[in-house]
Amino acid sequence: MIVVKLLHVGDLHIGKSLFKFDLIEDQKYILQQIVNAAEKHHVDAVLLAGDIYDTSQPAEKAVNLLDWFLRELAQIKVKTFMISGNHDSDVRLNFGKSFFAKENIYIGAVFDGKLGKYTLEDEQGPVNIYLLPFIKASHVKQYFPEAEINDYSEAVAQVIEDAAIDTSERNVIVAHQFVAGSNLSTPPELAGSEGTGTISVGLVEQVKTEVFADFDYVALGHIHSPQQVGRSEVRYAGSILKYSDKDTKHEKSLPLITLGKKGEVKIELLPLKPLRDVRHIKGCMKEIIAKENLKDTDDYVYVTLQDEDYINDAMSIIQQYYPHAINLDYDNQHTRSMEQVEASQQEERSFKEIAADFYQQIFGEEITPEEMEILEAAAREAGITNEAN
Ligand SMILES: [Mn+2]
Repeated sequence: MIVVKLLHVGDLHIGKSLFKFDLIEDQKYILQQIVNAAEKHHVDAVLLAGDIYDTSQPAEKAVNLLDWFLRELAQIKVKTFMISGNHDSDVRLNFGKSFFAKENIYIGAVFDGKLGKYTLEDEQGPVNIYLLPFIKASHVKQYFPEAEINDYSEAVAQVIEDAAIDTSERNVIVAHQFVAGSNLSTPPELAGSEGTGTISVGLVEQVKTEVFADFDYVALGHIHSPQQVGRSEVRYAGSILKYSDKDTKHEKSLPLITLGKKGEVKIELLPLKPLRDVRHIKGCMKEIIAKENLKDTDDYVYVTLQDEDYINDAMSIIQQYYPHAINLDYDNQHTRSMEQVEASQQEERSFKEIAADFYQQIFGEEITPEEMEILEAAAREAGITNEAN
């Protein structure tokens, strides 16, 4: 080997469905592209950065699909490195780990206090692949009771420090964390399909890019939009497919990493082409189903109707043309005025104004200053308001 080539695969979520549509066929289509890319580009290893399955108890067809994928990669003599994500059961994913290693499938799904370390070789010397399963700060604390660990950044930093990375060699880490840039200054852009807990991620869960300073490439999973975080070698590959209606603008890609001499890292993004795209269609029913406007009718589509009048059974009409239509809503005079009402209701109003309005609605007359004083005192006591009189 002259250089080491790696493919970085982000969140797979095998077994996921989009509303009532089972995505197994779409997922197999993408995984086949990954196998083909691995073969075409003569890669040495494929890195799977967690959220392998969509749930901790995957369905049989999901398990069968991963089994097929790993076998395909093993057959073309490509090594696979796989970690767990927050959606996976770490114990279940770790199943057969020592046996799989004989077939060049390396799993780091259960955190046991240490970074998993494997070494590839080329003419330049070793390339170390480190595996960090999805961890929480509390996991790490159990193994380092003496260490100062208050958040995920310190937890990950502690595990990496303990691994004593030899920075004269080339080092790659596979991790599944919320990495939010240098000093948490540039949080990643979410795709909207990451799942509960990710969207409202608190500062404690965020990891600074700096903790990965010793690595020549950081193969991240967790965030579904493909992007770099801070420097270009710290990267989210993104999910393999668009997994939500909010995730329609980013095309998915597969980072191909070529490691030359120490310090020489080339990153190419290979496009991933889905079997069916996920997209939005907007217009009046007449336009949407007009013959000249019908295209890629097998796609998963979200439809926004702009007709002023509501159409009876609109979804079944759409589905005759777009059998994978997922959801339908309206954008017309009526919905826009509703939105305005909601927006005006959300404007910041003082406790006094809200209370006065409420009183007016219930009793049909204005609240007296004495009554307002009593209400305000009660609200302050309850901690609802700290407004002064
Ligand atoms: Mn995920």
